[in-house]
Amino acid sequence: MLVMLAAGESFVTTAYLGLGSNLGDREKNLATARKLLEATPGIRVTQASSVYITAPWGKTDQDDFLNQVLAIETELAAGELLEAVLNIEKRMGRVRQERWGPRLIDIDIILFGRETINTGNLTVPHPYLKERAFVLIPLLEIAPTAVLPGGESVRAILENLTKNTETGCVKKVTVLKLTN
Ligand code: A4P
Ligand code: MG
Repeated sequence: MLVMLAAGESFVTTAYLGLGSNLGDREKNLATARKLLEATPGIRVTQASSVYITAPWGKTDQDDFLNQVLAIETELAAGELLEAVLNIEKRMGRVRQERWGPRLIDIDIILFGRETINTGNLTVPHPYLKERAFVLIPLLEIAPTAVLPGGESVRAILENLTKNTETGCVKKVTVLKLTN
């Protein structure tokens, strides 16, 4: 597809970010990550889901997580967005210890427009999206008609997942309102 841009205009992509925290002041960590995203040139946070308290997935012997999904509009390319979110994780003091282990903040790129990306360090849609009610539920809250690049609806994915697993552990705790 060829896109003509006027001078000074840039291409904007709608993307969805999954935030998670299960260490320290978890609610504050989510709020700080959102503020740092809002302060990043080329990123505008347009929607925030409620914050959900969720049982740990993958590695179950750790504290509950708080999870939230943000919608953003970005002029960044996907690789630049990954660099920006990894920088924010680093600025917030995240230390990578073990896979799926406890974390101050985790920012995952869930969807990037309708793009499918498979580079060495970035996979979009997020590889575990279909297995994670803690992402699908907040995503659907702010994007009820969201679809994957192939056209599969997020709602159908969640319905399929809940047929097989218990998602009652995903409980809404609070709603954070955007100030803008
Ligand atoms: N990477 C590749 N694709 C992506 C993407 N779409 N978004 C690469 C972000 N990063 C992506 O990430 C390791 C590398 O993945 C990054 O450097 C980037 O180049 P990581 O955050 O250190 O993740 P990890 O712990 O090594 O493994 P993984 O599978 O990426 O962990 P996740 O997916 O981050 O999951 N349970 C609940 N209830 N809630 C949670 O939030 N989170 C996790 C961690 C486990 N269990 C959870 C939760
Ligand atoms: Mg991550």
